[in-house]
Amino acid sequence: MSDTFYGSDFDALESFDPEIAGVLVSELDRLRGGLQLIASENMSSPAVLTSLGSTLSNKYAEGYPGRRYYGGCSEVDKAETLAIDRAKALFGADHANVQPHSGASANQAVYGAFMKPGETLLAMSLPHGGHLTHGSKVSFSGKWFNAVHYGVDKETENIDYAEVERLAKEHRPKVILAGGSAIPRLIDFEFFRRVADEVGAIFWVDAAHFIGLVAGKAIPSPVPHADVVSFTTHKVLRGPRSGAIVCTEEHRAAIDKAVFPMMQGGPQMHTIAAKATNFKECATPEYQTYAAQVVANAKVLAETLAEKGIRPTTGGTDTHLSLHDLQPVDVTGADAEARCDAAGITLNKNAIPFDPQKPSVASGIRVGTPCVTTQGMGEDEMRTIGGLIARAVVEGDADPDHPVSKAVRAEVTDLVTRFPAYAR
Ligand code: DSN
Repeated sequence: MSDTFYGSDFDALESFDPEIAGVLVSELDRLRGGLQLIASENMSSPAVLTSLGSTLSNKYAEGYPGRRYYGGCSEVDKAETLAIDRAKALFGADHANVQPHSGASANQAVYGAFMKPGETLLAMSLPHGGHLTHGSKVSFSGKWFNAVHYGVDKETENIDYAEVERLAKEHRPKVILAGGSAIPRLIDFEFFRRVADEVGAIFWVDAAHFIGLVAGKAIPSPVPHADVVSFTTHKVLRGPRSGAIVCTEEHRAAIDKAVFPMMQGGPQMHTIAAKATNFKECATPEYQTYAAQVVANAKVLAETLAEKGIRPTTGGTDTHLSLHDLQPVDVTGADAEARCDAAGITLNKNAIPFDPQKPSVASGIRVGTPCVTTQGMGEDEMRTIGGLIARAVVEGDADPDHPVSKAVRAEVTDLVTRFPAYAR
């Protein structure tokens, strides 16, 4: 079965283009050499990466399986059909479209399916945990649609459900959207469904962040409640960098037409094959154990940071991520990110609700456990990591030669040596 052209051929790249080969090597070294705590990242399997580096990348296949605008699609049709069938089974969905190139492309297609320019969307505000594509003024979604935003309650820091209902009744939106990129708590999908029904709106869930936890049965699914669920495939889900949409039978045609030909051209068949493999991985008991561990780890990491004075918004997390307010330790998000980076810990600064700082500085950090859990780390290691983050943030420096950066980095090295990424 061995033929280098089934998958990637590193030797060929290295001999022709040593500069780019060097980037591949040093990026793998970077992944292996530090702690990856960006909540939206993960480490997909060698099986998934193999399809991404395959000859399926060459094929034009505009259309859908059995209905293409190009010849020669017999093999890629098999890959897409497998991906569709596996996504439907994994999420219990009537229909799946696996062609979106990314989360933003998937979201664009949902707009295309349900909204005309100028119509009203009700979604979570970006500074309170939403997403650029949920009607931010700098995104197509905020430029083309009338976006009305709900936020979080000042006391609980959780979604202000009373505000959702009030705004829905006041603005009668065409679409109500739940989901975002910095929401640590479970979302009450039944509530959104009821409100959407009361005002005659489409109920859309952008599940990009937490769909992997749904696939692993670690948290409740939005699929039985929503008209349409868009998501990325590379976060907790651990697939290739891409997107997908599942929806009810009623919306199948609208979604398919919106993905192609309205928003996209040729689908990326290598990525679709990788999504099929990823959906198969997610249906295994091992993946369910992983998803549960991601949540258990996130809870312990949030608790440990809280004990060190780095306050989790909403008091903790139910998911794979927590959002922390650094004002009690008098450090900005930007400084915390730089100090952690110098100590071998990759995480991101993040606005917290009602943040007095501008987004490029921010008062918070967001931490997530998908990567470290993939590496096999558990709750004990999360206590260690919480202590290391706190030390780097409170006592550390952006200079990698600072004694605290060096001391924390030594402990990071010990951890990643015991729990290697992409173990050899
Ligand atoms: N950039 C992603 C995240 O980090 O959450 C969302 O698009």
